[in-house]
Amino acid sequence: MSFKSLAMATVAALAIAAPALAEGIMVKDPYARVSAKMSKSGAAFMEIMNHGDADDQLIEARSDVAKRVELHTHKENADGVMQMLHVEEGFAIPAHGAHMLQRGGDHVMFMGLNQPLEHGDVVSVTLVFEKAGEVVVEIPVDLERKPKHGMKMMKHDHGNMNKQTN
Ligand SMILES: [Cu+2]
Repeated sequence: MSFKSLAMATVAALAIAAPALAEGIMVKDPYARVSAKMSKSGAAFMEIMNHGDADDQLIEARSDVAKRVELHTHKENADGVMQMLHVEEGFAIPAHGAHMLQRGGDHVMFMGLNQPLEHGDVVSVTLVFEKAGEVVVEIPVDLERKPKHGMKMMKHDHGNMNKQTN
């Protein structure tokens, strides 16, 4: 690898690692995943922080990676089965607060992937906020990431698999 391409690679890596910033909105630790290889759908998770003085709202997500990108949440139905729901109004990001997009909860849904997502790929997603406007986030595909919640339980009971499919 030449010095120039090495420098370019470093710049690219920094661009991915640096949090997206616009009007006080900051995105921390984003990652995307698919439940299985060649999956037709996938999801992205991250922490969205609002360092501004006004409440904001994530109202839309866009990406070329899939035919449809929606803001989803998980909800348990009457039969105790977790279901995904499209959240039309989006997610509130309180002033000086944060909103977590995480497995088993709110997430950005990719429906009808235009290409299979592989570990290490980077997906460009535009988050649209009511006040902050558009924030482009480069999201690495991480297929090895374990869900944060329920980790204590999982530690001593590997048979206790998560119900969710994301
Ligand atoms: Cu979903």
